[in-house]
Amino acid sequence: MKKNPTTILIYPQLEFAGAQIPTPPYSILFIADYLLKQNIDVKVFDLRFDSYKQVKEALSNNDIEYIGVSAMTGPQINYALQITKYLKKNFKYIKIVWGGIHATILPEQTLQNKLIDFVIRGEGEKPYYELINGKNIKQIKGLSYKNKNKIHHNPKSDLLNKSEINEQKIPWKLINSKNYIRNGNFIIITSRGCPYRCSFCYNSIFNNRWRGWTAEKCMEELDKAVDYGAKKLTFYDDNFFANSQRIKDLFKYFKEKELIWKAELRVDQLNYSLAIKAKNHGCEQLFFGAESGSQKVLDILNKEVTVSDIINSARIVNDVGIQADYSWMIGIPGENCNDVRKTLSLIKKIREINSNSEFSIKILFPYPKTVIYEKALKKGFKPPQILSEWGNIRRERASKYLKHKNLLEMIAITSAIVGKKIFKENNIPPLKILRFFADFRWDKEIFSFGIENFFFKLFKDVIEKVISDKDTSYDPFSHKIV
Ligand code: B12
Repeated sequence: MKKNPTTILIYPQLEFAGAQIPTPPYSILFIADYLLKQNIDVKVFDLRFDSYKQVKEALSNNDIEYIGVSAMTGPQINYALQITKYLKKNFKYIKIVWGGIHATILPEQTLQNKLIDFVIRGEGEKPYYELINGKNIKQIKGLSYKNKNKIHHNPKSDLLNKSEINEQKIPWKLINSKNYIRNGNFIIITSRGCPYRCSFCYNSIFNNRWRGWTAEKCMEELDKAVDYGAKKLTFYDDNFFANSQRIKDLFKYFKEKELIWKAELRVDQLNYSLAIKAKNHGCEQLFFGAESGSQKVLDILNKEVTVSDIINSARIVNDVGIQADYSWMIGIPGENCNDVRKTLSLIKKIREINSNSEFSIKILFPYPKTVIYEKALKKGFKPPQILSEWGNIRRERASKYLKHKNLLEMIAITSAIVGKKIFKENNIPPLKILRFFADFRWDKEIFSFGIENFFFKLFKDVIEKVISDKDTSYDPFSHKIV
């Protein structure tokens, strides 16, 4: 076993990746950063930009034994299987290690795929290093492996602690910053986990402890991104505001550096003083997981918020002049048509209070190992039985066990047009026409005869091709296609 081997980490494509500013593949970047610190030579490939040919060249020029592949549940699994198949076919000796949320929640089913040799569950930094550095596989926490056709799952690995998280750096030398910093836009994650226990979220099983970069660490990493041209920041933290002292210090930094930003916040975390401070320190937008207009459904989702918290948040952001983006869900086990109506009417109420708000309505997909997953199973949900089938799930498609599938899908599709400013802010005739019909449907709540749904499914690949045109991207702050 060669000491300090070379390895490759791969982030497969995503569907409709062109529809938004690409988020750096932090899933593999922080593992790569950890490996670099152990003097491991690691190469990172983001297949949204890099080609199979580049991966092949790296393999041909280096003595590589292990390759790590990341995947979240959904379309990314198809792309992850494609590259895994390609690698196994062309480099038979290579050992493939899958990691990331999907392999973590379904390690057994993932390893039943004969192309995959190892699964690392949970945070990959330490277990991946131990595996490629030759530690006895029976002793690697978080590792699942095959032996004589039997699958073994070693004990769970420990979460990285706060100081280990604060030692992490974005390894800019391994990626092309121009792929991720576009028109000043940059997406960053400065923490892991969330103290709340929403029944549909992976955090209840995955990151059940909030650990974040200190304000100083955030500034250190943001300074580098600013040097690469970042001016408009999007924080994808599940709970960016969890530590109020950190937020206070960061606000000063954003003002000094004249940075504008958007982040996610719970509706019950917002109050006038926080909103005013945020506004005065560069906050342009706040993203809220509002989920439902029915208190019964909010309780099924264990959101621990009330409908009036959602209304209150809309008043505050409107009065303070911060743009809001609300995310809603329908197709929830235990939800009935009346609950869906409550959600639609609450969305309309929010827009009356704050016409400057955006929204999207997604159809809940019950992810394994979440509380809502068990509820869905009781309602007749039939989960995919093999790895590849998980690649077919789509948040704009209603699962088979749900009633009124067409209605749910038409509401989701109509909201994707009515709820987003891109269709209003850009003088592009097809977008304007789509918006005109969607507005009519939305105002009159006519969601039958779903021709849009039919055409979307028919021309999805064409639409994705048009959206994924490399020369243009969507600016989430100006809502302009640039
Ligand atoms: C950024 C992001 C996106 C980006 C894409 C990711 C990117 N880099 O561009 C965008 C916006 C495109 C996106 C879209 C979607 N997303 Co998203 N997204 C996230 C988010 C906010 C951050 C991901 C991240 O970078 N995390 C930080 C890294 C460090 O954590 P990590 O990914 O878990 O990686 C660690 C471990 O998992 C492990 N690991 C990961 N990969 C590997 C690989 C190997 C080899 C090893 C050993 C270990 C390993 O080690 C890493 C370091 O410790 C997460 C929530 C979250 N906070 O993680 C949701 C999340 C991953 N998304 C989710 C979902 C469902 C989606 C969508 C399917 C939703 C939809 N609209 O349809 C889409 C689908 C995209 C598509 N069309 O294919 C879910 C996934 C649930 C699941 N069961 O998979 C999450 C968890 C949100 C949630 N709360 O449920 N997403």
